[in-house]
Amino acid sequence: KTISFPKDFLWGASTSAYQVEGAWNEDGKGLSVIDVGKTPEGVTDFKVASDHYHRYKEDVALFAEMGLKAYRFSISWTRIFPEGAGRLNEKGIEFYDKLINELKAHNIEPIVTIYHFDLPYELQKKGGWANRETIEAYENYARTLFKYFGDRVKYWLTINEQNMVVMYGAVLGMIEAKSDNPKKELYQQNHHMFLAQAKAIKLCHEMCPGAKIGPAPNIAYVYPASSKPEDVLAAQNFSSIRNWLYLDLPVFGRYNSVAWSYMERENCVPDIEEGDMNIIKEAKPDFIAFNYYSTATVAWDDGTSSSNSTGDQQIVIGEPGFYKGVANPHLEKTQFGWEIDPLGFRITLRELHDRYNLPLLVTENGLGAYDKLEEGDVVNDDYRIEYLRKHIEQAKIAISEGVNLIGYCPWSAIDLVSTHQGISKRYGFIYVNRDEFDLKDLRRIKKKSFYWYKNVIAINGEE
Ligand code: BGP
Repeated sequence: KTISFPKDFLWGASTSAYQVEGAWNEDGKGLSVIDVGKTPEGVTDFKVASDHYHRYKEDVALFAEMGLKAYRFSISWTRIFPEGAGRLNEKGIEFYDKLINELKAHNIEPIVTIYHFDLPYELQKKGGWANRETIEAYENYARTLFKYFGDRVKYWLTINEQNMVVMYGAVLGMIEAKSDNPKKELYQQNHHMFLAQAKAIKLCHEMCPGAKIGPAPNIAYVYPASSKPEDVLAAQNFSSIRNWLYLDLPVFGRYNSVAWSYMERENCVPDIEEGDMNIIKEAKPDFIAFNYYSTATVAWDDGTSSSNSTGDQQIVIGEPGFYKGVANPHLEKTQFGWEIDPLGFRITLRELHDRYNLPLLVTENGLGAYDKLEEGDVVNDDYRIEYLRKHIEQAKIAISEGVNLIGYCPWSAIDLVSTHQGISKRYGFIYVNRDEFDLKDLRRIKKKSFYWYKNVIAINGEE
């Protein structure tokens, strides 16, 4: 049997609005939680980013030159509704209108994330996702996007990495919990996001019959640190609350039992109003989009140690008496300490396929590194090529095993500002000439990986 990618495979690349656009206060854009958030010391803010807002034409031309079939980007909520709800900003509609038309003119399929971390600050002030009114604001925002762009956008993503927002958003300033039971508030916010997502799915199906819509969590397959049953139990625990919870709701319309008992134990079961679960149950996604960077490895935690081990994307993970993250000794790491696991990518693809039986779309995968701009405008990012090549290889095998993978959009199309580690942590196929605090000329330079990926697309992934 010959192994190959489907003919219409969506070879793409990804970005998100606040990380790439800049123009943080231009043309009527309102403030988001990102704009008012504190940036870590030594790291740039998101005010200028890669200046894509002003250079989108040049960027799209480069994406087309690379041969991209799809471009996954997010819409900035506060460009459309500066206060999150109420007043519509025509200039915001105009920008995305132009961007989408530019992509279409170059035969690039737009894949649009409705909400990628940048909640409007005005909504945050009123409680953010803890406030049920935010569900309505999101629904209305989604309705507006479907109305203006639904004729041209076929692929929609509801919420980027809802699971990361809940688990780490409080640390990264994307979400706030103010009550005396912060964990319960987090899971309340989570529940409201599930409802908002369900409403967007339903609306999309009603308003844009030809379009498809799905969730986009970050999925890291969880390994047990050993074959000790307690470690396997810990892996199941973590996987259920980190991964499956976020797909079981939209796909099956239920909280899985492990997540539910976890919430009971932690006294953080959200208030669920009558009818909520029906709204969620009745809105079925058309595909599952997910971001994959690495796997996670966990061991049992007997509750006596404080949880402080790393394993998952260098973020401290662990819940006393439930699981604790450990480093995986079998995996190499990136310069930023993230474990590299291409085989884990295939394992994740198989698991998602067998568990949910829906088309899969990879919306992020990639390697953050300190790239070096060399004499003659050259960036030799062989490490990035190596990372992507190995992941594409595993994706190809997964397809041959029956996994229904429809597209692959590595992070990132072009250099942009990392969520919390600045512009020095680069992911792009295209180098943006700026440093943390020196904007230089922001010119675009094709990296070695640009030419490599161009060829991958041209030969449809066959090597
Ligand atoms: C994902 C986010 C992206 C992006 C990426 C890389 O979690 O969806 O927005 O930033 O991770 O992460 P980082 O920028 O922390 O290296």
